[in-house]
Amino acid sequence: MDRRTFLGITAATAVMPKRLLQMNGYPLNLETPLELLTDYLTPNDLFFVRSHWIPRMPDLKTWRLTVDGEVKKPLKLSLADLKKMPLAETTCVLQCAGNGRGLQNPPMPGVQWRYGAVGNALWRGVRVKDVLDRAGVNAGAAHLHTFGSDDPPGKVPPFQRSIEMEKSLDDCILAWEMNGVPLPPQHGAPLRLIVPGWAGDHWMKWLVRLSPQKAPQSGFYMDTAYRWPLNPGAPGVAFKPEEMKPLTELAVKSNITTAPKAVTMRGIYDIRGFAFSGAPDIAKVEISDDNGATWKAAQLDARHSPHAWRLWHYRWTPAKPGRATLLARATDSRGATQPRETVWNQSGYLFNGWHSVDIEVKA
Ligand SMILES: Nc1nc2c(c(=O)[nH]1)N[C@H]1C(S)=C(S)[C@@H](COP(=O)(O)O)O[C@H]1N2
Ligand SMILES: [Mo]
Repeated sequence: MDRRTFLGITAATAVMPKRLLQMNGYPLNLETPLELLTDYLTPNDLFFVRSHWIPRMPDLKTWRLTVDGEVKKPLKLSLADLKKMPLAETTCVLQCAGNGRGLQNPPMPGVQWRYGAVGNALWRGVRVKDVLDRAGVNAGAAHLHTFGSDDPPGKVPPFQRSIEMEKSLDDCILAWEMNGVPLPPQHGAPLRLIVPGWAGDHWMKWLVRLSPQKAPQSGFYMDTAYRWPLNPGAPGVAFKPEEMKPLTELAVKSNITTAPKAVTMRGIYDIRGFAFSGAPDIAKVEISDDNGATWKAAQLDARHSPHAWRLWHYRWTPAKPGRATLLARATDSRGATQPRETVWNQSGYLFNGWHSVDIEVKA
């Protein structure tokens, strides 16, 4: 790793002391504490980071986006070229497929994310469709292969991915801005893919090449990782490859970010959180304090946008002294409701079981 890249990472995250040398391929994987995820737009310096290895970041001076493969006119575009095209923006959730892996039972290996490998941001750039239209995609090119500049140590398979052409043309964006400032280095500067409603593994960082192809990308990160059971199975029993399909959309989910630890019987208490889904919007969030027997609607915040998260709040009055357990569950705009138990899978993806908090109620 060169000095500029190294300083880029340290300046960006202020985690590694300046004069020490990083000696192996382990990347930074940084989770946001759940109680800090209270803003509609997650501040960039709080936003979780998930990288498969220490990135080899592009040199911003010589960086170009190559568009090749099944196209009539291959392109090499600078950031200035892209900025001359019609501006596009979207506010949406980025969640790592592995968020909540550390809550799965039985447990499995992998980064033990709990609640905070998720955030909501305003992304600004150009539509993938506008860039591909300039290149002219050949008929039959059903998959968009995406490549970042980072490469893994030794014989570790590269993080090469593809997404369906249909999705990429529908609402995907190539973003150079995150929450109104240039995309930070750890989030993929100068350009990354935004895939609204889909898990983070599709959101290629440090993008250098887009290549329409007839067949999907192959390799470890397509054929083995990021796959999801066709049908739910028994917890702890691994699915066979033919029982799985590529993981795409996020699962409907809500989390409680704000709740008091201890209360008295005489008060009304503010409970807050967020909810999102692979569906474009959240229809309702409900709260239960009787282990799911009865549910009451939380108030949804007015701010929303397709695939953004929805903040919510709820005014809770304790019913009896002792320990109360509050549960939250979300229902999305397609009618899918968050389940009590998540769908167990051997990679621990898309944990979305009901979230609960315990509160001590004094008489
Ligand atoms: N080039 C590249 N892109 C990548 C990754 C990576 O390791 N390399 N990690 C992916 C995964 S698994 C996730 S969850 C998101 C995380 O994005 P963030 O670090 O900006 O939060 O980036 C995705 N894009
Ligand atoms: Mo991820």
